[in-house]
Amino acid sequence: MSGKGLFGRLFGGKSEEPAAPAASEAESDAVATPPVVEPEAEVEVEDIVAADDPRPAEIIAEAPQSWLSRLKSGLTKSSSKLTQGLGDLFTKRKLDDDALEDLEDLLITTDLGVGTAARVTKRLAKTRFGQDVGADEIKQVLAEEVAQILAPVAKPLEPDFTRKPHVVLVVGVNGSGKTTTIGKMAKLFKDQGRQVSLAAGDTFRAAAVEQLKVWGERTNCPVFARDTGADAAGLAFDAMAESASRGDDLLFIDTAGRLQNKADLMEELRKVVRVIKKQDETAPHDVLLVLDATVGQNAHSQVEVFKDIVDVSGLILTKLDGTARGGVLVALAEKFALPVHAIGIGEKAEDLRPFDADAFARSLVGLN
Ligand SMILES: Nc1nc2c(ncn2[C@@H]2O[C@H](COP(=O)(O)OP(=O)(O)O)[C@@H](O)[C@H]2O)c(=O)[nH]1
Ligand SMILES: [Mg+2]
Repeated sequence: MSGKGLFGRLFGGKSEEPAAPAASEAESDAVATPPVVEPEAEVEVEDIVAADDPRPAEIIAEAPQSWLSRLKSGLTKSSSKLTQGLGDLFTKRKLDDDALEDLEDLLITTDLGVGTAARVTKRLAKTRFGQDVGADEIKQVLAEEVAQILAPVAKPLEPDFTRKPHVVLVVGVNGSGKTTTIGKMAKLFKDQGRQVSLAAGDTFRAAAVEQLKVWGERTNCPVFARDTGADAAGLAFDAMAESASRGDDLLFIDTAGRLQNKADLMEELRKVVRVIKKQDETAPHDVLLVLDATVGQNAHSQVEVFKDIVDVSGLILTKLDGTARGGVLVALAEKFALPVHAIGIGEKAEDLRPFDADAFARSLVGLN
């Protein structure tokens, strides 16, 4: 698969001007593809760069890789844990009860979840029991099963731009990547020609407000902010009014995530939702829960907690680049069936993309 298809898709969205996103897509393809390459050629960006690039080597080394190859390298920690485990277990081994049990244990240790582990072993037992199997064959089966679990949850964020603004409330524990994810999404939608505003609803930490302002400058989006300690709901209320009067397409509202005290968090988030509804009773139109993949199974309890407080409509998993626990996404999909809109594989603006089930499944198990 070429990285271009994934890149072109970005985030979706219902539009009152259907031609606009298509045009900006065509433009971004034209910019990304040097003239020497035929438009239909299946060439990865890094292949193009490697060809006859006259620039100094250190600059070429920093050239943007395709999303697919960055996804693969981002998931290396997860895939190498699995690959190593499978290599140790299956160098031409007969698939007997012992081997199946070892395999199930290994899959559970990679955070894929008990259900997935059981399904993969059952399928192998049915088709290959008593035969010699290799690690690659198991990876293939695993990738297929994982892709099947993930396909129904892989849904891009699809704002309704006729709402002006479509309001996205972003929740999650401190440090999970909310502010960074808002910055990245702001960039994606700005690049599609959308008018986007940001509201600095994490009023507890001065650094959090500053951080959102930096993303606002970087992406050229206005940031509604107040002093540290200000009432988050009051800020959200004003931001809603201001954003509507500007005629924005999208408003992202950042929040604080002090999980130490669930009652406080609950009160604050519910109040934010209440005041948002005073301005627009259909809002917030999306409530995104941002989860840090490095916490592994702990992500399950975070989903439970936030589902209890607000009406979570979708998930974003971050930091998949820094963890061997990427399998947790599969376990979450299986357990909660909430849409996974996007994944983060780095700290930079271009490190967030819509979630693609097949690409993720193959990268996770270390297949090309
Ligand atoms: N490696 C990596 N770091 C990330 C990713 N997303 C966020 N971060 C980093 O995680 C830290 C916490 O993120 P932040 O957005 O401040 O989290 P918040 O407290 O939920 O708003 C920051 O240093 C981010 O740069 C990601 O996908 N990959
Ligand atoms: Mg933050």
